[in-house]
Amino acid sequence: METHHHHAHTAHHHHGPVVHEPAADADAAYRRAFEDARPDPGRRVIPVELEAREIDWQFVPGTTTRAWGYNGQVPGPTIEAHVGDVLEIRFTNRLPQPTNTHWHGLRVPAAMDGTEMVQRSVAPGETFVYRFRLPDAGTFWYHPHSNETVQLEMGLYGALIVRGDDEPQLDVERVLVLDDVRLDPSGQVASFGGIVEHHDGREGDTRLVNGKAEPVLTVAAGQIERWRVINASSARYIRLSIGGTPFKILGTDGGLIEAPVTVTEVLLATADRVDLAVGPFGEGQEIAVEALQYLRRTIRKRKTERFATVRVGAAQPSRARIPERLRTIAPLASPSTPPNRTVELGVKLSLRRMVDFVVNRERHHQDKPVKAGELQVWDVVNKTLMDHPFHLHGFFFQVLSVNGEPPPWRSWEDVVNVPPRATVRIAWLPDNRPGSWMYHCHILEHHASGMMGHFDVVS
Ligand SMILES: [Cu+2]
Repeated sequence: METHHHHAHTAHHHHGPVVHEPAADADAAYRRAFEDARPDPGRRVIPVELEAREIDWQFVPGTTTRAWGYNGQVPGPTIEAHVGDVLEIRFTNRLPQPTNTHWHGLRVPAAMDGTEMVQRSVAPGETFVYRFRLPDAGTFWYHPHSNETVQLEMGLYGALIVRGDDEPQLDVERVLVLDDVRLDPSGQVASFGGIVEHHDGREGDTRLVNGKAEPVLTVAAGQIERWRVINASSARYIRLSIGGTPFKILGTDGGLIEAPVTVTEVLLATADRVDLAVGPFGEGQEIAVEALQYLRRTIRKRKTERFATVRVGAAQPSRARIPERLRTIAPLASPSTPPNRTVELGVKLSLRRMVDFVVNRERHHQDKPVKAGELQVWDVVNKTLMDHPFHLHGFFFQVLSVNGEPPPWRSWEDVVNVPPRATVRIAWLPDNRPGSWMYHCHILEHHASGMMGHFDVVS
């Protein structure tokens, strides 16, 4: 069997679909990861059955759409667990094409990352078992890492919630998975492709919360809710506003931040998550949950658009208690720490597509290895005129600076927006999980075009 290095090298000379193969030692690494996944004392192994298949789904009430879902629904079932638990997920593919399952944001062994680099695709009719321990509390999600532009748009994604021992106490918890879907006049998912979609990424005019178009959320007056919000859309940036009322940010991609931050809006690039404390509201209020206009230099512009409506019902007593300190996050490096690597997000002229989206001037860039235990300080440089959400698999990073300015608070992230012509400096510490990893733009069409890099973590 050829090595993945060889494939990655040949990949960008092809002009057809890029096909990667897992490394020759993938089966041994998988078996080792499977056996090493043990729950912490007092914690458990949680079995999950997950099946991807075609379904009839009503994104819009009264309109039946042929969609793809996990366990017959969009989003798939919310997987809930506690830090130190082990998930054992028996995944079966009933789709008409190969797929796999990526555990977005989870610090799993490389062999369980669910990409085409670390496992063979799960063919139609096949089952693949993922098994890994959950080291971190937070709001995560799962989705295919194969033909993503189609498979996610068709409805394949779901939330994965991991709770810690010391969670803030709120009255109600909701998981809100935001997405948009492009439906044709007959109510079916519109055909894929075209220059605008390739450039902008695919956006749809049907805005979904938990698989339903613009639902009503009923909230009790006087209560404060925890909203775990996930942006599962292919390309849409969501500048989230709750009727302009203030709310608190409690956490981001990699769990709680150090202290709640009060804002009136928050930007979720694709694949981003935030945990919010929302409310209290007064009885009878009706509030629009909207994405405010965000211009990311696309060909098609969007206005402010509604995702849901909050309707405030009768008052209920509140037991919410949000501490002033949520946790401590030790800084990995100072904002002035010089970078040891530059990742350049760019475009390159293409005969087929006008432009390809690239990293360090090549499609599907093969980057240098990273040594476990050695601090990584990377400059992610956006040479283009569009925003790109940079996603690192399997490891959290801290944002040290954006164009030299430190961010307003410290956090753990696996996605960061890189604005046009901007430099975002990140720091991360690779722990000893050797194997093939990747980073990429999470606008799915840009990723598919080649805006990604492969690298190994070596012991
Ligand atoms: Cu991009």
